[in-house]
Amino acid sequence: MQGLVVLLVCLAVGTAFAGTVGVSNADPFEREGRIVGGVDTTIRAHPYQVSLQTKSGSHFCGGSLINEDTVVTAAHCLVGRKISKVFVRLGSTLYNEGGVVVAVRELAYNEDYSSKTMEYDVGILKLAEKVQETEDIRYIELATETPPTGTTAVVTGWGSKCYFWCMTLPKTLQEVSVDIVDWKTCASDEYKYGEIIYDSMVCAYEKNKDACQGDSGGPLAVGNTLVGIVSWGYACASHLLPGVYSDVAVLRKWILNATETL
Ligand code: 4AZ
Repeated sequence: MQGLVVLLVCLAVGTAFAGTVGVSNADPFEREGRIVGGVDTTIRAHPYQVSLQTKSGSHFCGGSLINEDTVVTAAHCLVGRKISKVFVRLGSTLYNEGGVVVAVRELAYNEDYSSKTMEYDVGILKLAEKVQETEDIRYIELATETPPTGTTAVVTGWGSKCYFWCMTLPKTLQEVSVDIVDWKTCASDEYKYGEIIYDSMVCAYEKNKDACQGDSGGPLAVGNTLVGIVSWGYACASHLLPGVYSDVAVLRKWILNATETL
């Protein structure tokens, strides 16, 4: 009888958490590892990573710091957002405390961004204050060339750790290694997307490992070079469905121009 009561209480608590999106970190239904299939990491290992958040501190996207006052992110993270309602946390392993939180002075996204095709999914934020480099805050270089298929890259973020039954975001930054798949290979019969992969995109794939919801806008890096921006994918860590990223080498000119003119 006691056992039954405990079981019923557990079920009730589990159901309550399952209905709570992005609030509690206690997730009784967690199935996968991290980001998806990743591990806890630190901001010191990825000091270019930032969290885009609302005034109340809800994380909604990732980003990458490229100089003292510019963050690169995805266009789809910025569409419909008011400048006064976007804040950037830098220099913290945890998205909800530590480091520094800075307001945004200006934002822009690529004029050719298409929410239908997800082409040109790139935007920038200009910070209201200049941020100097420290051990936990560092600017990342923009790629000049797309790395060849098979290059190992690292994607980081505070996004969901699984696609199904993951109701909460991890508070600790997650990292996972994935291999670059160039857009043509990603659009080929080797994978399942077909012709919906375009030349402003680059894919990255590793079995059971991927970026997921909430990682959007964040960095895909090779060393201290930003090669991709988390953009989209069908589900997360699904068989033969790589994560799709905006190709920084292709979008580099737009990023540099926007950085200078805003
Ligand atoms: C998203 O919804 C999202 N597996 C980000 C990345 C991926 C899928 C979805 C890639 O923000």
